[in-house]
Amino acid sequence: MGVTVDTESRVEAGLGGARARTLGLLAPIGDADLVRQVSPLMSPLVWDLAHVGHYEELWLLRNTVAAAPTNALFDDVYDAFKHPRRDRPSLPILGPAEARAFVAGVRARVLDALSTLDLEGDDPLLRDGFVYGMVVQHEHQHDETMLATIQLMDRFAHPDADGWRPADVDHDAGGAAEGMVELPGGVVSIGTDERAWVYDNERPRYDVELAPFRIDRTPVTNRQYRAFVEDGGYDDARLWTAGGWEWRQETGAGAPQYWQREGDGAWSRRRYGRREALPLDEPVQHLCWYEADAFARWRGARLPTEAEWEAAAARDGRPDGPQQMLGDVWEWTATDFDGYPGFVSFPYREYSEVFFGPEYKVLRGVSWATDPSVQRATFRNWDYPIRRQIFAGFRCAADA
Ligand code: AVJ
Ligand code: FE
Repeated sequence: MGVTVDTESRVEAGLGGARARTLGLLAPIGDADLVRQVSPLMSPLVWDLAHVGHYEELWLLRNTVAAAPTNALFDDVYDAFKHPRRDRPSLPILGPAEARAFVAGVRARVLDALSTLDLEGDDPLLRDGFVYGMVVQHEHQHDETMLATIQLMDRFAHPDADGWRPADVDHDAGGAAEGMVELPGGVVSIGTDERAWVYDNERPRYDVELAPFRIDRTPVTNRQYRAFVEDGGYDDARLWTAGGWEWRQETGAGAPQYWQREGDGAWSRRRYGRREALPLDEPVQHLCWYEADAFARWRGARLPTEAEWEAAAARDGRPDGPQQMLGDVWEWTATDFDGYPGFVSFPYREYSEVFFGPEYKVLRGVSWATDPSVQRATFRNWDYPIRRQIFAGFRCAADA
C-alpha cells in the first residue's frame, strides 16, 4: 500500500524501538529475578513482558484482523484489572523463555498483518496508525514501570544504569535558575485535538481562564528538598494534609525513598543497586504527592494545577520561561485525574476513564525513563497520592 508507506514505516520503527528497549532492559536480569515479586506494588517483570505481548495480540491481531487468541486463559491472567499486582506471582503465568517466545511470535504475526491493513481509511482504530501508536506507547510505559521495579531491587545493580537519572538543574542557563517565573494567565488552550498517537484523555482541546501565577523555573532539586528534611519538615504536622499525615505516621518516612543519612551527616541514595552520594543539583524524585505538597507549604507555596503546568510548558526553554518541564521527572500537580469537557473514551474505558475521580492525582512532564515517543506537553499520567516508586518530583507554584 504505497500511500501508507510513511505511516507503515513509522509503525515498524516504533514497534521495533519499543521491543529493543524491553528486551535490552530485561537481558541482564536472571530468571529468578524475572519471576519473583520485588514489591507488592509491582508485577513480576515476566508478567509485564507477557502482558505487553498479550495487549499487542489483542489490539493488533484480534481486534484488527480477527485472529484467534494464542491462549484463551491469557485474557484472565494478563488482564491488569482482574488481578491486583500483589496477586500476580501466584497466577499461572509464562516463564521467562516462554514469555519471550510468546511476544516474538505475536510480533512476527503483527508485522505480517500490517501490510494487509489500510492505515488511511475511515476506521478510527487504524487511521494514521492510531492503534499501533497506542500499542507502542503501551510497551514504553511498561518499560518505565519495569525500570521502577528494577530500582526497587535492593541488590541487583543493572549494568546499563549509568545514565538512568534526570538531568541536573542548569544554574547557568538564562541567569538565575532558581526562583520563580511569572505567567500572565488569561485564556489558555489545554489538551489537543490530535487523533493519531495521542491518548483519549488528552482530548478534546479546551480553553480555560487562568489567573496570573508564578511557577518554579526548575524542578525542585535534592538540595532544596534536603533543606526541608533537615528543617524537620517530616515531623511538622501543620505542613501535611490529613491524608498526608496519616501516610507519614503509617510509613514512618523521614526522607525521600532511597535516601539514607550517613555517619558523617551527609546523605546518600541508592540508585539501581548502588549507593552513591546524593547529587544535590539533580531534581528530587521518588516522592509521593503528600511529600511534594508538604514541601510546597513549607515554602509558602503550592503545587501548580494541571492547567497552570501546561500553560507554563508552552514557554519551556524561553529565556524568561521555565526549564526542564519535559523529560526529567514526572511532576505532581494539584489536580485530580478527570476527563476534559467533552471527553469521549476511545478505544476502551479501561485505559483512562475508569480512573477518573478524586482518588488519583495528575502528573505531568514525563520522566527521564519515558521514551521520546511518549514525551509531549499534553501527556497525562496519574497515580495515588501515596505512591513513591515512580519517577516523580515536582515544582512549586504561587498566585502572582
Ligand atoms: C498511565 C502509567 C498510569 O501503568 O497504569 C499501562 C499506563 N495502562 N497499561 C499504568 C498503562 C495500561 C498506566 N499509567
Ligand atoms: Fe498495561
